[in-house]
Amino acid sequence: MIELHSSPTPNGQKVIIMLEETGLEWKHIDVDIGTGEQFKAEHLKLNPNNKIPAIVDTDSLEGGRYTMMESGAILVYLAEKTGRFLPADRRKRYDTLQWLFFQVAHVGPMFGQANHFNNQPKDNYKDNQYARDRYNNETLRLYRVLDNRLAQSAWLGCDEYTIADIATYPWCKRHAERGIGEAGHPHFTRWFKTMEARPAVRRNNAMADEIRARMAKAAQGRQAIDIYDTRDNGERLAQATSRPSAGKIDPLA
Ligand SMILES: N[C@@H](CCC(=O)N[C@@H](CS)C(=O)NCC(=O)O)C(=O)O
Repeated sequence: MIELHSSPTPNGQKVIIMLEETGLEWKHIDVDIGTGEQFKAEHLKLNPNNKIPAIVDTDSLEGGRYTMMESGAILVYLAEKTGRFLPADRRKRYDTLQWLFFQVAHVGPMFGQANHFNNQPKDNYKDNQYARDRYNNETLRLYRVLDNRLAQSAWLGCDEYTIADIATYPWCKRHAERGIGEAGHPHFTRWFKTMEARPAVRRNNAMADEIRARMAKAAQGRQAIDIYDTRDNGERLAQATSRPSAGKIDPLA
């Protein structure tokens, strides 16, 4: 059984899609990052970086329970566990890993920062023009890179559907808001439509809505954390991991 400790953000959704594609037995354990549950001691034992997603494989191939953070590594782990979506052919495998790393290193962080700065409260907004330009321009550039790649290749990684596609799709769901469509990005649009037709992707999209609604209900009456106050997030982690005597941080202890 795979326990997925997560929220249905793009990084959480890519793991749901993989679990649904492979047919592994799994369950979702809600971690509401909007109310700071990523800083709870039990979550820090699974992900010392206080982020979602994390998984626990209660029946790992190596024996016993195995815990992991980092969505890209989780996809590789699940691919190797099931023998699916990461080709054995070495060239295809390296091509797939390149595009998986491209998602984790570029698409995720740049799209994520663009959303963060675009959604700043209005009183901070005026001071952040440079940051918004930087991340919005990078986001548009990355859609161009995706379209160029998909002009040459049926799928992102190689000529097969792989974890590179699974990782990238959830980040691209809001492409229309950025004016990305058939006219300027025909190859990306072809790929995106093919992704949306997959039953596992459809199930993910429905589940993401259900999990969001369940988490919103559970959060009623609880205080939201201020995601724009990065100092507070640092303090939350320091508090959650402080050890009274040793003075050394060991979030896994
Ligand atoms: N590189 C990490 C990124 C994980 C990440 O940034 N997760 C976000 C949600 S998509 C999160 O947990 N944010 C909570 C916070 O920053 O406090 C991965 O791919 O797993």
